[in-house]
Amino acid sequence: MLLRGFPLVPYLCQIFGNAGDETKGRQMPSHMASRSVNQVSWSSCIGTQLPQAVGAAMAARIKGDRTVIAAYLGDGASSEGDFHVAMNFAGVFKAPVVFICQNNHWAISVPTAKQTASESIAVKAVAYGFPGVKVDGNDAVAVYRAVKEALDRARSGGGPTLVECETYRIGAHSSSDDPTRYRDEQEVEQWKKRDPLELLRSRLQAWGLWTARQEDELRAQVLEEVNGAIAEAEKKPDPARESLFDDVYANQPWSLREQREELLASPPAARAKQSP
Ligand SMILES: Cc1ncc(C[n+]2csc(CCOP(=O)(O)OP(=O)(O)O)c2C)c(N)n1
Ligand SMILES: [Mg+2]
Repeated sequence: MLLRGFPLVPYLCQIFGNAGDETKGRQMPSHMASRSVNQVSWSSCIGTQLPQAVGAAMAARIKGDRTVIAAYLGDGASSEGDFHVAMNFAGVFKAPVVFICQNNHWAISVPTAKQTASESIAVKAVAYGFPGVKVDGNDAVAVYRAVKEALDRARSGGGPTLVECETYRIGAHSSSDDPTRYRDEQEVEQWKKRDPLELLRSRLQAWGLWTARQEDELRAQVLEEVNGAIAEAEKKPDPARESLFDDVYANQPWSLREQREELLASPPAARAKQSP
């Protein structure tokens, strides 16, 4: 979204779930969405986005525009039923969609070996009748090349592609996960040596396109920008209570109008105190 020009402040407001959030504080953090940059709302349920992405790709084709849909998934999502439904339909109807699987070897505590008996995730595409490509997901240039080729093919009527980007989840899945309980720290240490940012940095430096000085300047500039945006986002109030009733029906029924008025007539509930 940021690459496509979405501004940083409303992006951060989504994380705070406040009045500056386009999704009106209704989503989990980091479930951003905005029509302005063609970013469809996330579903937290793993895999549901895949049939939706194929549907959006078919809609684009019916409307006759050049839109190609990028559908992102994890290794864990590849064993959901929705994955099969999406891949099968996309293959049969040559939908303009590119499936981009970030295989980071873990779905919370489940390793890829317990996720599939296939030799890779990319190979699954063969059975659905379209190309599957496996790339080093820590190599930004390789990922760019593979995805661009797939997008160009989809745009020119060549149908879908599944791109598997192999990488590794260095950190925990979430703040409530403790990976030391289920995986070998040595494996983590091995993958740390293949840090994608380090790889890109050394390559750009070798090509004479990047220097330590440029990096220092960029870091300082970005830090200032991000801190400024956080300070601005923090100032926004909570979403208006009555926004609860928005976007449910095109024409609001009398029952909801009545509830909305009742809510507006009642005093706002005291905010729950945060525990320390
Ligand atoms: C249908 C469903 N089942 C279980 C969960 C709980 N859950 C949230 S993230 C996750 C793991 C997803 O793994 P993966 O697809 O590999 O993505 P990653 O988090 O590694 O990027 C699970 C099981 C969920 N959100 N939805
Ligand atoms: Mg994963």
